[in-house]
Amino acid sequence: MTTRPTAVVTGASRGIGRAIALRLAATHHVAAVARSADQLAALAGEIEQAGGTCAPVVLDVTDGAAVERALGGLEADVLVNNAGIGHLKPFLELTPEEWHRTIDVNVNALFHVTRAVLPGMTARKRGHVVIVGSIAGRSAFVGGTAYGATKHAVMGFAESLMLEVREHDVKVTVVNPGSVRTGFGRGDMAGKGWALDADDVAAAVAYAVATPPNVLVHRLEIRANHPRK
Ligand code: NJP
Repeated sequence: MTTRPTAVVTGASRGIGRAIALRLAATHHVAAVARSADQLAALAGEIEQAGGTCAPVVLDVTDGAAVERALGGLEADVLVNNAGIGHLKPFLELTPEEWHRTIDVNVNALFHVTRAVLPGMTARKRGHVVIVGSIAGRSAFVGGTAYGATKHAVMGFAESLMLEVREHDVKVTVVNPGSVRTGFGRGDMAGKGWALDADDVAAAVAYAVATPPNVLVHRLEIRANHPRK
């Protein structure tokens, strides 16, 4: 058993979630959630090499019953809802499956995971829910109908939840990045040398999590400086 506080991080197998897991592992036991068992095992190995602890949780966050079985009742101090997908294409090219899948992963899974973990936080009067949104939750772009709709939903969800649970000493923070060099979306982010690194976003999450109990950082927007089109 670990004596460290526990941080649950979804989408921890790669990209921003993996960077967040590595950052939080300096201070927290990490429950690393994703579908890719091999990548989670590699993450756990890296965290343990560095002296931390990590429990892989192989899970599809869109499966509400499986989420409740895996995460319900877990004593989490921090929950980072980071798992997300983006089918970035013109509306008329979007298939119904892509539309529904985007809503399932980016919005419905936010409900499943938060619903499983939050009751313990409000009961203990301690906890922090971090949500990785996007600047697409504020600004529109061509090809962003499905993705932008979900990230706008994230903003409404996050602010409403913050107002509901802060009186239980539970914080809610939404972190909205610009372009980040990961395999996200069409997979072309990796070539964007000017874009943010996943660890730049992880540092912002670690900052929000480390604030003292009387301070609530609710919203952070992190952009690349000198972006190229
Ligand atoms: O994406 P990527 P990022 N069940 O593709 C997991 C937001 N964002 O790190 O299941 C469980 O490298 C998947 O795991 P696996 C974005 O909207 C990004 O860039 O093993 N997990 C993987 O770990 C998203 O919310 C940019 O496939 C599921 C992870 O999600 C967050 O940042 C800009 C899952 C995706 O890793 C992380 O994105 C921005 C499921 N059903 C916002 N489906 C950017 N990169 O430019 C997916 O504004 N995952």
